[in-house]
Amino acid sequence: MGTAPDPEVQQLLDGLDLDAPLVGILMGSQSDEGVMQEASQELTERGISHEVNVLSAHRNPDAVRDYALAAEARGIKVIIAGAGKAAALPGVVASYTALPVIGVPIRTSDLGGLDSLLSIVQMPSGVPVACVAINGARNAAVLAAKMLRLCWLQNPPSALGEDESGL
Ligand code: RP5
Repeated sequence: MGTAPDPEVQQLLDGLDLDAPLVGILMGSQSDEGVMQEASQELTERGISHEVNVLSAHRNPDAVRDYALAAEARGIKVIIAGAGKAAALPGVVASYTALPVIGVPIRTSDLGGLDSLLSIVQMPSGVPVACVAINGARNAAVLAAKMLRLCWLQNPPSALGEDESGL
């Protein structure tokens, strides 16, 4: 007689995707897409697999939690999260995963993105988020590539030639 798996564990198992990309790009709103597509473009040019999702820490908190909890088990190595205004997304994601999280503060019409920058960079001790410049999505992708390079130096991907890695 077996016992039902813990719902949290079951949710993680259901989310397993062996073909998961190396980088997860998140943004808090579709309105962030114009900036965040620069990260996607940089990763594409480097041949680095990635996925893009719109998830808001304030509007879809359960989905953000589920995504962050399952990300490492799915094979994602780095998460890039762009958000504007009271930009909680990178910090909330970082609170649920051991993966490195790179925050991209999105420029805002009211406060020029200083609101986003401070919301992302002022994380409490023990829950770090790396933070690039306001609208610095391309640099977030470059930093993610450098993090992946460390993984690959330890475990070279046999199927991926040096030229194809973009690193
Ligand atoms: C944040 O609020 C999003 O990341 C976006 O930058 C900002 C505004 O969102 P919308 O009102 O345009 O959806 O959560």
